[in-house]
Amino acid sequence: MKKALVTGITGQDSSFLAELLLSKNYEVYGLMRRSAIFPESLKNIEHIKGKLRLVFGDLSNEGHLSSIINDIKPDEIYNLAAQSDVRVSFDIPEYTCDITGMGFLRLLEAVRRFSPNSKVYQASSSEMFGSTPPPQNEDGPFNPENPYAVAKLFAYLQSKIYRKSYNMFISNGILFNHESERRGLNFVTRKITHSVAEIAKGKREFIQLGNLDAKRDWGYAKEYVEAMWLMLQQEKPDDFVVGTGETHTVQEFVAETFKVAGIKNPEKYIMINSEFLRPSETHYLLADPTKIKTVLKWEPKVHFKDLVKIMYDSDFNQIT
Ligand code: F7E
Repeated sequence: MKKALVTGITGQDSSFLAELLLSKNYEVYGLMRRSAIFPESLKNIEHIKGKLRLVFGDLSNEGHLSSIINDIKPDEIYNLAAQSDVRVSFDIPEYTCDITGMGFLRLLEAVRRFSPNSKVYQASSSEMFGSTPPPQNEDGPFNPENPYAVAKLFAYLQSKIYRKSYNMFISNGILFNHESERRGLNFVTRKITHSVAEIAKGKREFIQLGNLDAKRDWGYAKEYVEAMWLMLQQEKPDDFVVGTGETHTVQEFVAETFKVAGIKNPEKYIMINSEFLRPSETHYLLADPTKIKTVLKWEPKVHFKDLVKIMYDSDFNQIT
């Protein structure tokens, strides 16, 4: 039985990844912070909690990480833990860099010293491209626009150093935005589908949003975790852009959600609130997923309209 350690186990991606690994008969260890013990934080993994081995820990503590890695000696490690909210990274830049950037370096050191044969997956982000003109692929360049993206780029560059210097198996998935019915309500897609479902049920009057012109390449998170797993099944470590190759504005996401809900004149329900604008914006992300399609034969099946429908239907059915 293969052993996998997934950091940030309570998140959207980790919950889908843990399901996938369990279905492949892995022994799945999930690293979670003590503060994530409340039922609300555990809702993504509630249905599989009994099958996971949950371990308390934090990317801020290298000593403890080392003892966890030393005890488990996982075959595969998926680093999905992060302070992943881009706007919040402007409010708490030091914490963001400590967990999202330094946290990965601590993990790498623990692996190098105590389990150098573990294969490591790092959740890199399309935010690293920042202002690089689209379409973006593995060749970069990287021009981050916020503290979160800088922290992710730091981690990405460290992965290359460790791969080259110590011959460690470390692969990066450079994931473009990936969403689902399990997405946190702080991210724009779920905020929209949940709020429109509330409007449809007569529980809300309007939605407050920030920049409607930003363009994103949105895919379905459940499919993206298969790409993560595939990367660690290869003979050699490598880096892959994961995205759909299709981009849409936030405005288009709003329009499509209202359309699915059957509500006319969406503009009546939208208010722009500067609180949701960022000091610096990543305007245009569009993946060039040629490499992953060619090398790993991975391709997304869920496209923009399907994604909106999956998320809206789930929210609509849950709101009583
Ligand atoms: O924003 C705009 C906002 O917060 C998307 C994270 O998973 O993907 C995610 O980062 C766009 C931005 O995601 C609101 O300005 C407008 O242009 O859903 P988001 P993100 O910042 O793209 C990448 C790949 C990651 O790695 C990150 O961890 O939507 N926007 N109005 C808004 N965004 C939010 N959150 N809330 C609004 O009201």
